[in-house]
Amino acid sequence: RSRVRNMVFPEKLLYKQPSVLVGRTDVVAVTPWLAPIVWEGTFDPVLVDNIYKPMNLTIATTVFAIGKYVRFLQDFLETAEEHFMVGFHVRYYVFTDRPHDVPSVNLSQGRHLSVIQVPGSNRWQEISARRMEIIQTTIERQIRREADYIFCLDVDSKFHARWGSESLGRLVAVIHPGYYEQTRDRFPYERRPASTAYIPMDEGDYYYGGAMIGGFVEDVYTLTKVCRTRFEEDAGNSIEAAWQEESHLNRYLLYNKPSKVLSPEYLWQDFKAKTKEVKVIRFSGVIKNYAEVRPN
Ligand code: 2GW
Ligand code: MN
Repeated sequence: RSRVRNMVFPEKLLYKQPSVLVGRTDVVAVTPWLAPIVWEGTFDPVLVDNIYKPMNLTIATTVFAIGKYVRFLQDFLETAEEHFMVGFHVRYYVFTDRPHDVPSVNLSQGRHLSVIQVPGSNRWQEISARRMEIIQTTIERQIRREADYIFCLDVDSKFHARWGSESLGRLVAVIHPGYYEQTRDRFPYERRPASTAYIPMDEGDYYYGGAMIGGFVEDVYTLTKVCRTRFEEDAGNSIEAAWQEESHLNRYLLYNKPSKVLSPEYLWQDFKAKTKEVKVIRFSGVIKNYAEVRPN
């Protein structure tokens, strides 16, 4: 969709002068391939919004709520309304086998929700594999025509603070909160060469979280297509990667570098204490009772 390229520049906006010398020094805010790593204090939200708002963008958000996971939808959607892409057109795509259990949440103006019925399953492997496939086919069928950017998110999560236009980019990934202090050989990548998700010990940039994939619709389309194909190829060889699609995502991103990387502010875990470099938790995975929510 061409309106992404139709930039309209703001005429005049007053904001703090950017400094060449003073900024955050406790974290790295750029990757060695010069993609920004987004941390609180590295961007001016008013300025960034001012650049993106005139583009009249639509942001697609996909979320899966299969089986008992429908119980997470209410908090997910309510907190997204408060914090996620406020002031932009947002289209939620909720994939569920229980359409009648989707809560009715009041949406702000310019925001829409569609419920798309998908088959349920008791097998996690199937839900996991089919997520990539369903995102891929839904992009083909409708999202491609309905949105500019897309974010695919885990439903067992909540927003707590701004997640805005600073997160937009061609291909966007998030650093997993559990491993950013570790060396690459300790990352839980898939380590068996027989898997198409294989990453050797001496390779790897960051360990990315599978709970978020984002970017231009076409870039995410290619990612889901490739990951789906590899997932199925592995399945044909009776191999399931260590962390399912998260492993395939990590492999894909190693050789297709993200153009923007979100700091762990954008993917925290509620059981984990905040660390000093994380000034604000924007989105986090809730603590779940596995016996209660998962099949079997
Ligand atoms: C079924 C059996 C076992 C585990 C999960 C499920 C399940 C997942 C389900 O019954 N219904 C369902 O809707 N899901 C969807 O898949 C839901 O959107 C959920 O947020 C997502 C990922 O499952 P989850 O959140 O239980 O996995 P986590 O929090 O351990 O997530 C990380 O690891 C996964 C791979 O094992 C994925 O890569 C995920 O994206 C990661 O965040
Ligand atoms: Mn999750």
